Amino acid sequence: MSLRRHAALLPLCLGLLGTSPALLAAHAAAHKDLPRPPSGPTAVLSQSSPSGTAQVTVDGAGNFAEALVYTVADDLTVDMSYSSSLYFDGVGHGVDSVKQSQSNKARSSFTVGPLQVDLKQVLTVGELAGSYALTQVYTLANPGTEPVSVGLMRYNDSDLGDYGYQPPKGRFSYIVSNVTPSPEFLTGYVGVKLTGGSKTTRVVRHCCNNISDITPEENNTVADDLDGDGVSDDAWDKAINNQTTVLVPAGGSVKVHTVTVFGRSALDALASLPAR
Ligand SMILES: [Ca+2]
Ligand SMILES: [Ca+2]
Repeated sequence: MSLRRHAALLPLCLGLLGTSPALLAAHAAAHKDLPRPPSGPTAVLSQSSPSGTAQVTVDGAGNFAEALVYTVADDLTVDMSYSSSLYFDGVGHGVDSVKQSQSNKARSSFTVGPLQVDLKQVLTVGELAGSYALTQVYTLANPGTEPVSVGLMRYNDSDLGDYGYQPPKGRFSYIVSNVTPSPEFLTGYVGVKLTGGSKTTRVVRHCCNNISDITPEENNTVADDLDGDGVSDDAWDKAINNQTTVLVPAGGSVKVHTVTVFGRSALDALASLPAR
């Protein structure tokens, strides 16, 4: 086991402290049958900040596995993501090529059925010290003579603990390493925002293989949230699913943005994380 792997598992183990042996056994038995990206050629996006560095290896459809964060303060590299993909009507895509234009930028294009998709990806420094943001802009163009409707879902399985968190009236869904942050220690997190299209919904589900449409009742909920405050009350393997429905007019195009915020920061509270 490499040091990097070891560091990645540490917050997971810490997050499970205090849980029952039954829960631990169930957690260990979780199946992760969805194909783990990336698929095909990749671009290695990197970014540095006063707090450290980040690196995400993306494919041409914007899928990725690890999101590595090195933090100067404790000299640790932690993997903030296990798997992240964008599904078109429930189907994942690979792409034959991706062009890396700068150390933190990539560009690609591909087709999904009748749609021509142009993707720009950029990894930037986030708002919080220790945070980074991967912004992926998908432009869906419809050269045909009939409108095209497609359901998009950004799925992210990150193994940080796992607690879910959604800021009230916000757009982000988060997986966090703990729910009682203190500036005394670093809290790990990954958050996903999906915007564009006519209807956006968000949920943090139990892991792992559920990429079905989000129901109205499920929208804006977090698994294991017993009191309905948008924060999980139990640590369990979870995954973020954020969804939107896009209607692309004949001869027109629509932009959809996915923002994945991730890092390890000295937080006062979960409310310090970006909400919208
Ligand atoms: Ca709760
Ligand atoms: Ca997970």
